[in-house]
Amino acid sequence: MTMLPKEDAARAILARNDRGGYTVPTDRLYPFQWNWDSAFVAMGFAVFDVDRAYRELERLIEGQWDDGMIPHIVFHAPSDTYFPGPDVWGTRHRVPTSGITQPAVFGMALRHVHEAALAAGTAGATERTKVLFKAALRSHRWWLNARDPEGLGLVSILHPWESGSDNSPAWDEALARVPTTTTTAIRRKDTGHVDASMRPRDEDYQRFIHLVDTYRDCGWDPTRQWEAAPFKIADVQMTAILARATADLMRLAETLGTDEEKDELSRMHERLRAGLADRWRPDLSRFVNLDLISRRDIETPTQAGFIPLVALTLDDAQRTAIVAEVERWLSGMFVGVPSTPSFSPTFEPKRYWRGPVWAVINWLICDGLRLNGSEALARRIEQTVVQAIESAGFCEYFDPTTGEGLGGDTFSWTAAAYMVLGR
Ligand code: 9YW
Repeated sequence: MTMLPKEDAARAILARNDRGGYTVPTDRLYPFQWNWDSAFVAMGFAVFDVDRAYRELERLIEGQWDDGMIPHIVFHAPSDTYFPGPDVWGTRHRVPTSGITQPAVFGMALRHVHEAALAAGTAGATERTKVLFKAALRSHRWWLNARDPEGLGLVSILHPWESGSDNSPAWDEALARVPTTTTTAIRRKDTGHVDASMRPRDEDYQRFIHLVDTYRDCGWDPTRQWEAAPFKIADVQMTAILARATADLMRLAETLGTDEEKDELSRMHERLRAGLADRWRPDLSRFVNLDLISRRDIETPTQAGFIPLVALTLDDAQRTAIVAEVERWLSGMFVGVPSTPSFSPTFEPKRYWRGPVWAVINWLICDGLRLNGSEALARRIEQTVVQAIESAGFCEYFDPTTGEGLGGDTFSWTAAAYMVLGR
């Protein structure tokens, strides 16, 4: 296998962040197992160690709830360097976990790992995939039941942390309706590890914790939470990832699934693709979220508007429009597709999800561009991300205007993205 210039360093980061079969996103700032981080990390491990890739997914599933939800954090071992810890969440799973979820990259990762295992001739792979396939299917059922009870073909987030894009400007208006009062005492730890100017604001954290308090008071019951939620957004990024993961499970089901499972997955897939297709806005050249409290579109430009490319085959007019829009976002930028475009009044090139470039987001966008015929553009974007990682290191995210590495350093999913995008 050809090695990338910084491949040894990328593998060393995954080794350093290994806590025994699962990988923390980075030491201290995020000292537990995070859901979508681990799915991306598993795809990184699949490049050189398929057994370890399976372990990553298996350890995540130790946190899966009986109702099918895969939580956003699994607290396998205690640590006092992160807030909010298990005491704040107050959930009652066998292994302590948070009470919310994160984007369903798991199914995408499972197909990826399974195919790497077949290519490598790894013994026992099919049995391991089968167990994880059942877990993934249960989680997709949870998504549609708990998070699309109205049958829109779109799944909703009830907390910004679920989106994986915590302080995205897409949430500003909806989050402003959430009170800042909390019954939990807020003891932020993140700003002790990373400069506060690059993190969500205190007011954001107050609202984040208000939501946690609200859902904990619902006993983490999905129906009660849906009714009580003051923040409820049908999210195109989440729905697109779920739809794509469903397609990946359909592929696995061809050899591993029952006829009932195949039918169920194709019904889910159709429902999600129809819901997503409806969110295209030709005047904006992208897809938009729906705020289920105000029942209004959220037109704020963020990276989420391009993620449906991973799940939909666009028509020619859509494809031309979206490519032109991506090019507009890239204009004047040094690296990658930013999380918020520089022409938006909400753009802040160093503040978390309000401008910076995330390697895994660019991974998804490039994957979607490629699926929709834009190979050259995908390659060009990937190369800027790989180069930024090679010069700035395996940082959490990058300033799109300069390529400067920001946030936590030695990040697991940046190391994984490097190994996959660099090839
Ligand atoms: C949090 C770990 C996580 C990512 C999220 C990112 C941030 C903060 O870090 O979340 O406290 O959960 O927004 O996407 O999974 O890298």
